[in-house]
Amino acid sequence: MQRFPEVAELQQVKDLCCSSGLKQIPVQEGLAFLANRPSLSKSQFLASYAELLQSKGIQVPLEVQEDVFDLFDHDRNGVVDMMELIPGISLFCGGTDEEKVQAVFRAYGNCDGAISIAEMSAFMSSVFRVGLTPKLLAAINSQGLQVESPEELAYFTALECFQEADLTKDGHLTLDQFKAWFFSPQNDPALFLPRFTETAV
Ligand SMILES: [Ca+2]
Repeated sequence: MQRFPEVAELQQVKDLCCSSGLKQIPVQEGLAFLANRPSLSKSQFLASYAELLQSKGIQVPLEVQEDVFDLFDHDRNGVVDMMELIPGISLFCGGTDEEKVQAVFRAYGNCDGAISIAEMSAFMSSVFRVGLTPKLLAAINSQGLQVESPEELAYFTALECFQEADLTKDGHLTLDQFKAWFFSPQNDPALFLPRFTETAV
């Protein structure tokens, strides 16, 4: 079980996000380009990443590109799979919350455009492992939910999301159901899509 990131680590992630060049690439394009295979080895990822940057005329040092791979590769097995790529790209690439939510749903690629609670939970733990800010974690714990790891928080959040949003109770959430929950006033989209701005950490 992984612990939550420290403030210093979040600052590093924020810096890496800024220097990665990915902010200038719309999330749909980033996902279509980088997450088009079930998994990528480090050399495959770096080749695709370099091609993507080149197509946009963006210069990024190789060591930064390698750092991005290392950050995305949470389990350090030398390969980034879809469950690592989709959250990583949705955090790093540019776009509004609406565009990012749509891109994530499309990337999971179910024919009906719906995602399961397992996919939702895995997506959320990847996001929380990278970008959950101490401020937001404190806010969650102050509401009486004592969680100690990104996986725990992701599980509880996905459960709550499905209880509130899965109106058809079929174990799958459509894009419209998720959006209704995500953009409702009691939820903070910044929790799932941290902006890595000065005020976010
Ligand atoms: Ca991996």
